[in-house]
Amino acid sequence: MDEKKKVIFSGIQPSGELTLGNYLGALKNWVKLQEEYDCYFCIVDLHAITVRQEPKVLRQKTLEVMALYIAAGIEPEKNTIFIQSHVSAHSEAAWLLNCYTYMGELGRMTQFKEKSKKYGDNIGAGLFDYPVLMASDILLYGADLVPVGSDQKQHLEITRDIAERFNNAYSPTFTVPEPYIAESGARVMDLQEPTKKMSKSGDNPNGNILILDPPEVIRKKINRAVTDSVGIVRFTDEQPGVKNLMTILRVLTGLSYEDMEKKYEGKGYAQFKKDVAEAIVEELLPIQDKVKIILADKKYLEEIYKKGAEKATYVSNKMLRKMQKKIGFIPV
Ligand code: ATP
Ligand code: LTN
Repeated sequence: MDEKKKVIFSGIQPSGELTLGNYLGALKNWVKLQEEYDCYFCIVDLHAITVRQEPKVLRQKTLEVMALYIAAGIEPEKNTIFIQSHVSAHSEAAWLLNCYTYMGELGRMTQFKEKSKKYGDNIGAGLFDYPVLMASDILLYGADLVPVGSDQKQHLEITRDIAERFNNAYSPTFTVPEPYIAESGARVMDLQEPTKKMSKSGDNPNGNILILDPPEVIRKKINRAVTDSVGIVRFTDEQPGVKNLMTILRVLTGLSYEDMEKKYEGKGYAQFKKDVAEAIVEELLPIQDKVKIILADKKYLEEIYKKGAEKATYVSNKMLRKMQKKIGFIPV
């Protein structure tokens, strides 16, 4: 019966503390999809090293991200949770797919352009090549669907192009994946600069909410979130700060934008902001409690990532062999 389920692949980089953006854009949606699909949820440490990481911190964050997956509701018994660097097929497939990817298409990636601006002179080739590794992640498992935030849409498009190019050059090999982008929460914005996406590697700590921020910090950050002088709760591009908070409140409570506009009519922003903060706290507090318990049990985590690596290795090696054969390599 499992064989018939469609396949999902997604991942988050252990490159810092996860934000409310990662949660609403990715993690929360994964939890909803796990019953219906055969899911692979990866901690993409190979992607994280495209910018410099402190070894000790990388180790910590890798386990922390994994614990967060589980605390958010991803059930290890039902899904394959694994660490990318444990499965060598990802790196191998990335080399192969590099030879089917053009410099021009990689140079057009918004994430590359933005990050290379930020990291200045010392841009590793890995940052440029990042989408090819991501395509390998996805294509190795024959993923049908990839649940991500809208910032990853472009990377999904290049993955589809690479898959089609390979399929056309040889014969149908890869499933051409579709992005799964939630209608709201797909792009949570920075609280201080609401025209920029909230990011775990952002510069202003008041700009993001971390999944592990204590309640009083969450309240303070929302209270300080940039709004405007209009004073009306209204869902419009002209009020990006308010719009962002409304989006957050909508994903967390299900309240429609019209109902919100009515509810806060003539009341300014104070109560509105309070309600947003409480909705976030209510959602994140149970996750925070669970994370502590899970992180304290290293044996449990080890069991899960070992089992995950075994399953992922088996599945991905089959696809890797297929690729090698089609390309014309002599089998061992
Ligand atoms: P970094 O800041 O280190 O580049 P990031 O915060 O963008 O990282 P990733 O690990 O690259 O996080 O992304 C993990 C997932 O979270 C992806 O599916 C991405 O689309 C989603 N995501 C990240 N930021 C947001 C956001 N602000 N709103 C919605 N989804 C987001
Ligand atoms: N690039 C993604 C992380 C990522 C990913 C993946 C997401 C790496 N490999 C495969 C989905 C599927 C990001 O969110 N920055």
